[in-house]
Amino acid sequence: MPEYDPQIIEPKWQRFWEENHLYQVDNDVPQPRYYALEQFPYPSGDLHMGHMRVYSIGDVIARFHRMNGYHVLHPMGYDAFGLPAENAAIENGADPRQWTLHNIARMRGQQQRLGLSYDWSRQVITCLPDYYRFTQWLFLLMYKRGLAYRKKQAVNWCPGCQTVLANEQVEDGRCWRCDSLVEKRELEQWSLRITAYADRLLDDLDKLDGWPERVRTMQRNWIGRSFGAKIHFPILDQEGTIAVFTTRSDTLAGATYLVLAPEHPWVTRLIHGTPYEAAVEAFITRIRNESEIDRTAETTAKEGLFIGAWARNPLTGERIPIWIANYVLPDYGTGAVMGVPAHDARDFAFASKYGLPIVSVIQPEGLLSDEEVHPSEPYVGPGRLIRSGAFDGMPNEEAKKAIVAELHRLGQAEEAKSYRLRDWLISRQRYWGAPIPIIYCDRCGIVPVPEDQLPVLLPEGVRFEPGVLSPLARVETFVQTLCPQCGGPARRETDTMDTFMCSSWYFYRYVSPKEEHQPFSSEAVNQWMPVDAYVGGIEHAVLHLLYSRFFCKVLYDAGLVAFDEPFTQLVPQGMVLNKGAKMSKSKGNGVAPDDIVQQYGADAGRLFILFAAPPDRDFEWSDAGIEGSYRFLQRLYRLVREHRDLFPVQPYDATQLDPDGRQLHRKLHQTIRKVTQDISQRNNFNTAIAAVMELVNACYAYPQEAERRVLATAIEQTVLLMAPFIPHLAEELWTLCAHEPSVHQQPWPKYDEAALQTDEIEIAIQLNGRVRARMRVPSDADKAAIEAAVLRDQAVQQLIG
Ligand code: ANZ
Ligand code: ZN
Repeated sequence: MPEYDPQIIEPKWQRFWEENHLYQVDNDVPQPRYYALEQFPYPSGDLHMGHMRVYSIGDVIARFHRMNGYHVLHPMGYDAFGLPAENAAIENGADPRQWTLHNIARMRGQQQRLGLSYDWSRQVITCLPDYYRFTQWLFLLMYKRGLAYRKKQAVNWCPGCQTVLANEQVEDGRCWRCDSLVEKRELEQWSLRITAYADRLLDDLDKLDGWPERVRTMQRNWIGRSFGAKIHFPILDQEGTIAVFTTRSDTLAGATYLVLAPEHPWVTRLIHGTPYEAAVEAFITRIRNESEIDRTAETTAKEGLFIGAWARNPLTGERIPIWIANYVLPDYGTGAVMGVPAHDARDFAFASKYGLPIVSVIQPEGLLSDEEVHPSEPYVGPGRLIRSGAFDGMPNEEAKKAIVAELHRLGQAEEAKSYRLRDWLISRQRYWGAPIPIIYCDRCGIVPVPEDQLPVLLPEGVRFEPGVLSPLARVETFVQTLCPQCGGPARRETDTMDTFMCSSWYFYRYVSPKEEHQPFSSEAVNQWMPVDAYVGGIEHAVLHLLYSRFFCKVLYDAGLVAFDEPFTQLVPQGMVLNKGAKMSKSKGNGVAPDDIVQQYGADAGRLFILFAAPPDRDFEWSDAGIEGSYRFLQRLYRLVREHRDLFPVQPYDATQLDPDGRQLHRKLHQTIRKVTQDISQRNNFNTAIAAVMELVNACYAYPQEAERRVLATAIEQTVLLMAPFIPHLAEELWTLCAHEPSVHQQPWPKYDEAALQTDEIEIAIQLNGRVRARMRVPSDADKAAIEAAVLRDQAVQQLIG
């Protein structure tokens, strides 16, 4: 008998699937439809185990739904712009375009060897003009809708990547890509007004019940909405007020000073021509170079300086000094805070350090007023107001609203919200990205490139040198252009877009990848989307997933799509570890999918990955594990081979079976139920596979003389149940069961409720080591049910009292 040989089986069926366009799906198919999506890769050139895991998970979901009668859209593409190609160009003169396309060809080959059921006819590559012209189109859509704007601003500058970063791309003060310490720089930059969608991005998280709670929490924290008030403090001897944002308006009477961010616009006006000017300016220069993380870290010393100006507390009428300090951030709230040292730890430390007055205005229940005028530590709990005039005695929660209402009447305050979320800065001073389709004209100003002139093509043959900013700025033929409005000489924008813009809409493009006049066909997109299941790494929880949600809402508002959330179910995948650390080539603990495929075959590799853990858990790579999977496949192969004479299966009457037949029949239907539920309800592929393994054991243990037709049926159904996990071997075995391919077009097995009805078994009940009673219980009763039945038994009750 021939042995299981994946090196023969796998290429054979891959060819068959391709020749028969098995996974291609048309847009005009009837319902039901299912869109299974995996995060598309950056084409680094080599597939790693993390990729193999995402794709294996997505492929099970796709194949399972196909067998369950859905028309499944399951596409793949490449997130092909980005720095590595440009760095390769700088380091060894590669052409970024060729470097990228070469890597894509390599990776695609590696993916194809895994037997993934993609509709390759829909492939999308973001660095090709037929794609990026629509990335530009979408930028212009944002521009037209007032959501793209340019301004000079302090930006996160990564000295390693030589480009700016969005806030989402700075992690603990370091670049998300290269780990360099991020600096601040002032540049004219394009941003997208994602903050205009902050409330919707936050509130709609509640309806995303197909998303894991931890991802939703990460997004909530990232958006970071606080409810509070803006309170306007009049400045002494000047026209004007300074607004602060506070979540504790109830403590207003205890505000004994104001603190502005060094960057606050009032600062230069207030110090101009005063003796404070020089010292304050020196201080500002120093603080500006500290990163946001340093400025706000608990461990950083709070540093401040009085700037020689005064304001009036609108509640008490008292004169309070105006300071600047490192810990007040220019772009949170209003960039100014009221210092309430008696009720805030940070303010307490600051006031203590600089000798500023500390006045209690919230009294905990039970304490008499005026008892502790100068507290030795801040009181941050609830209580009643004191020293707050008309508000004395009021519970502080109530006072929050009452004080703002009263000041609002006088035009001195209003309720306000503040967000941690910042606008999304998308300008990158790099070559290998989609050019921002904007032209600057001396006469007309900022002029968007007209739609019919898209794409703004990346020029070829550009020279790359280390440390050069915006390589496009040095290509005169690119820069020099004519103004689309007045026809006069004009200059092109030379920055390119953050690649996260390319990846915020690729899943719409898959739906109609050949569309020439628009990014996608709205009609087709509305039929296929939102995406039913999106599989990918958790590291994108606040980057890619937040940006994609923002894009979707903009498209919805523009009437281009009929839904405002792009992904119904999110399946985050855990990491693949090796020797306790995340598997990676650079750490030297990588295992290449290609090597696994060569040694054991794609099916064994897929099976091991899916069997090792549920998708969202990390798991440890193990050679023993992959060996075990391979041996199971051999065993399965032998089972089918050895029983070839039983096929094609003959029907049997389940009510007329001998006990062994009945038992296997029941086991089969229990397995079908478990596998179906584990896949469809929880993506618990590991327990589904374990159940099939048990069924295979039962088939092996099946007595020679028992009803053969039951065995044949169980074997054949096993092949169907395994098809989503081990697509090649399942196809091979399906033909050994005397069927025509393809197993992947068969309906998913159904279980028979009647078959699940279990028999009773007799159990003996021992008390103190002696059998005292016997009773019959259903054979699938669990421990609790049996215990309850035993305790209800009369004989037992008498004996145990
Ligand atoms: C007075 C006060 C008294 C405050 C008190 C707190 C406690 P969240 O909840 O994070 O929104 N704040 C406002 N703008 C700031 C800025 N640009 N830089 C640094 N701190 C700023 O925090 C809101 C609180 O953070 C505000 O409420 C303000 O301090 C401070 F007992 O105002 B509070
Ligand atoms: Zn012009």
